[in-house]
Amino acid sequence: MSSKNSHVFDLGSWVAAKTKATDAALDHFLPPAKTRPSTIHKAMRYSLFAGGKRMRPALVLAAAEACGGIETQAMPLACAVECIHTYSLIHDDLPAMDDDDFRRGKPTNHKVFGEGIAVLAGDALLTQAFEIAAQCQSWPRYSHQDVILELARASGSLHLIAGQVADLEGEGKPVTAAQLRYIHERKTSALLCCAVRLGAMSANATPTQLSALTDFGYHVGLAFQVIDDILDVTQTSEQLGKTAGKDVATQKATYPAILGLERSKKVARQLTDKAYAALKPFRGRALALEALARYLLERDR
Ligand code: GRG
Repeated sequence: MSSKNSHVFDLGSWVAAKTKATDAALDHFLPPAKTRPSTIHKAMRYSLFAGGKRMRPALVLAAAEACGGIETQAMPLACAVECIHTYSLIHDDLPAMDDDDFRRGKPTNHKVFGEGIAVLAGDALLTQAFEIAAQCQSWPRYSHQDVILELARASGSLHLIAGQVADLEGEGKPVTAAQLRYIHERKTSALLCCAVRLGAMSANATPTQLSALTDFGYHVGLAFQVIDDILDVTQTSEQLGKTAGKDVATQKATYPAILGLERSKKVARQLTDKAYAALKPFRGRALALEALARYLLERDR
């Protein structure tokens, strides 16, 4: 399923180093907590530094590495994607959406700061993402405009928000496998795919590399959501740092609900295999991406 090299690659140390660098960069890009109005800056930082896995920044940096890029050039884009992801989680947890009390092992943003501030903290993180992305440089093959378009498209009403709308509208109704894939492609895969594409752009990737990584990001993103669905029914709230069993309770369309647990696991493995296959043009040199795909399949939170 994977190249032999991904077994010897030390993903733990790699992720630890990238997470440390990403945290430092996010701290640099965000206004300090004491900046007026301090409530909003505290709320933004509360969720951003609540202990997320930082998988999207890791994918940006791993894709840049696979294309021979420089970390400092990819880092603003890694931070921008994490800000968008965190905004989406804050809003997803609101009473008007999933109404969740816990996220990343802590009380959700609106539980701590109130609904009004939580809405604004999400809005501010979304805006912050574009402010950070606008500070990156241009590359011979990719301009500022390309980067901003990439982020806007992935987070807009045709992708991230489309997925959330379909998800909300599907609650409690019978959903087909095709409709479920539509939701997963938009709600989850679009931003993961955007992450690897941005990493590639920051390394001035060739068209072949960009296309291979788009394929990789699409499949890894779908696998990620299938696993997320599986973990919701197999793990405890303590293990996940968020309320487990929520999908069943809200009659949400998920892979385990439609296909059952074993077939869902098979689908996740098949999607990960397709992601691996997409890395062929890198001839075993996309070590961090290979190891991340394996980790995302085997993760337990
Ligand atoms: C515009 C009002 C408004 C809301 C937008 C788009 C959206 C709300 C929500 C979609 C967000 C969502 C819950 C997507 C599912 C993707 C997913 C599995 C998220 C969890 O990602 P992890 O496991 O989380 O990487 P951590 O906390 O580790 O970063």
